[in-house]
Amino acid sequence: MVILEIFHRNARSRAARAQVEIARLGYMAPRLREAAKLAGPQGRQRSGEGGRGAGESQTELDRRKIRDRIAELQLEIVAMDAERKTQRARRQERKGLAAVALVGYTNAGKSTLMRALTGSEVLVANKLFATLDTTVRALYPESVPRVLVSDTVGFIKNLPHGLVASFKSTLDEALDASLLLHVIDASDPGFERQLEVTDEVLEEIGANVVPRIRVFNKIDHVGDAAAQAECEAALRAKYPDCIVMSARRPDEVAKLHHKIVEFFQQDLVETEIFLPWTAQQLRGEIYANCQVLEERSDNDGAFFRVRSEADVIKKIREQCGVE
Ligand SMILES: Nc1nc2c(ncn2[C@@H]2O[C@H](COP(=O)(O)OP(=O)(O)OP(=O)(O)O)[C@@H](O)[C@H]2O)c(=O)[nH]1
Ligand SMILES: [Mg+2]
Repeated sequence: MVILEIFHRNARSRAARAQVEIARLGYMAPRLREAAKLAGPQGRQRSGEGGRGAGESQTELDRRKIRDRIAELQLEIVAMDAERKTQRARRQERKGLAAVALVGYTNAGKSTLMRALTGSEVLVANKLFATLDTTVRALYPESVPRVLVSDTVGFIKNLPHGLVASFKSTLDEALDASLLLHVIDASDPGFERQLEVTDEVLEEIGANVVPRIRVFNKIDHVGDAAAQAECEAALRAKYPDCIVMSARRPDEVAKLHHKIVEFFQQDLVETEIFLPWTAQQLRGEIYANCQVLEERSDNDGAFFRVRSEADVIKKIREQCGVE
């Protein structure tokens, strides 16, 4: 009930509010009988009122109302899901789509990292479940390919099952991502358990197949410099390939930024594009979609040594009229 209450307070979007209400109603419904018993015999029976369901107990009536409301909310969510899917499809259509999702236990620092990585104003708060809606922003400074970063709802141990289901659509964002940044609060003594919980939830939603980088955050919050160094060494030994950092240190955020871009550049090809003088209008397009390593020109046109995704290069070549 406490978790439901926190979710209720923090739900901002229509979708999040509907999801929380469903979870609340689902939690209440089986407890109505108990509540009615406590209310005594008068509270239980209200027969014949309004001509509806003569003899039907108040509890049954309330249950029916709850069922109707849940059904109504579910329809709303289905409609909103369809909307989200269209938005997502639209995002995927945009060329060079590269998506990374921040996942992890509540309060680990996902939104702080999102803010640092994208230069945007995302809600950060030292409270549980500050974020209930997914936000998507482009990595900043912009990179080639352009990378979209999404922030997601925080996980927690023993999250009521209904809530996991309710927030599944929000977590689909994590499934759509090509890379997950699993953020862990290294300064929390119970971080290992939290790490396991996140792994379990990811498995539950089928996101365990998505490549993952473990990001141990808040290292600045682990005692003095010596304690921090010791903690970092222990983490690196136990989790090879992990990142140990603080979202409050710009140089470490820059390193994470670099690592993300590097991940998405693995699949890039390096090649040369020839642009005849007659097709110079495509110059802007090349700079917008490729990493230009070198540019030189001769009497016929310009040569660009570029790195980009194979299909982006193919498209530009087609537009140039040069195969
Ligand atoms: N000392 C320190 N504090 C941090 C760091 N990163 C985040 N915080 C703080 O930790 C608290 C939680 O940060 P958020 O970014 O809101 O955490 P979150 O993971 O988005 O949390 P939920 O949205 O609840 O899942 C805030 O008070 C942040 O200022 C860090 O690297 N070092
Ligand atoms: Mg957050």
